[in-house]
Amino acid sequence: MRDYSGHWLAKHIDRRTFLLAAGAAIASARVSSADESGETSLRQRAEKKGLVFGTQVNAGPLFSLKPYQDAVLRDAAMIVPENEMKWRPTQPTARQANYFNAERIAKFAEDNTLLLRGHTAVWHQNPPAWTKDIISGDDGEKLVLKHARELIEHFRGRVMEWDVVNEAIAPEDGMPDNLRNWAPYNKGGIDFIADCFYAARQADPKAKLYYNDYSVYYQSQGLRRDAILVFLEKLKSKGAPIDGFGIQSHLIANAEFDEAIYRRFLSEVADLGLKIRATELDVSDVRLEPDIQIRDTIVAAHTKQYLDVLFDEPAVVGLVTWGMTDRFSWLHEGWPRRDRLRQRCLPLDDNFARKPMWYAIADALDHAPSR
Ligand code: 9MR
Repeated sequence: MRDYSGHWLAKHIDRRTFLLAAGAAIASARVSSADESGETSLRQRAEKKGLVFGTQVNAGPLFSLKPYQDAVLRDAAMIVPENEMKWRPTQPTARQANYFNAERIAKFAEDNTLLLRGHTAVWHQNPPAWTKDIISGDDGEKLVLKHARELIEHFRGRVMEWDVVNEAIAPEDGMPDNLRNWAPYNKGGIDFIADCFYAARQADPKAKLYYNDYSVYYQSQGLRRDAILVFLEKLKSKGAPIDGFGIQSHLIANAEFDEAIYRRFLSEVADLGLKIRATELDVSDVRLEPDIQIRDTIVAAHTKQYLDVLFDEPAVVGLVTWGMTDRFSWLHEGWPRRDRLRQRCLPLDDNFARKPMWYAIADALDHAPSR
């Protein structure tokens, strides 16, 4: 094992992170020496605590690469399609919807008794090209609502939980209520977002309805935390049928994480009567040096530190990782490392072997208070 008192680490991580990292390294070394096949799955560890462990899946590899499918089935009790339910792939032309891949994933969930999350009905980033002029015109809100209704209705009774609206808050855009500068939000404001939730409730009365957003974890993200809290409060006060807040959890190893601030934020969300799910957990290692062992150790330590705080909040119902394996992470393209090395951001490595991050999730689940 590497000497962790080394010069690079001393310079790059604070004492607390160092101690956590060293602890995680020892824990993972201990666990990984056990018989791998005898390992209790993340799914079982979560179930024991009344939590749900899930992961995002992509239809391409899911239906063509057996070891990937096996890895998903080994650990996940819930799946969410990475892109297959988004507007662009499901309605490439105005005339006809194409649910082929979304259906395959829904059927896979049913065949394997997995819970299915729906992602996502309303998102500024993913409307198909043909909607562009309509969305910025007078009928924009109507079109977005129609899409949300049709999508959710199509999967009625099969999706346990929908990300009805995704990423609507962008304080940096300088718009009223900190809403993102997107035509339907500019015109309809929070009332329009409330309408999206009403439409979703009508389309599938049994599905849980979530608002999903990112960047609320770190010390520097106070503006977004405050904006989202005020937004959720307004949405609730308008009577919008919202059940939960999805915290994406795209983490960054070595970013400054203040446990007390995050605990307070989670409890403030819970005070609004909302459930909380971490919906897209991964840990970017872009800020870390190339050494794989060091990256894995710090990524695992950060995962554990984050999840310990998360699971302490009784309103938290579970955790979904944004992929099971480094092999298919969006981060390689979405946020490449400067040295072009592949990121080590998910529980399993490129060849589906468990990494320290897997053991960190296992450990956090084992220590989570029971629901
Ligand atoms: O991982 C997804 C990537 O494959 C897509 O190209 C991208 C655009 O549709 O979306 C990625 O997933 C995003 C998710 O839908 C919403 N939160 C941020 C995720 C990472 O960008």
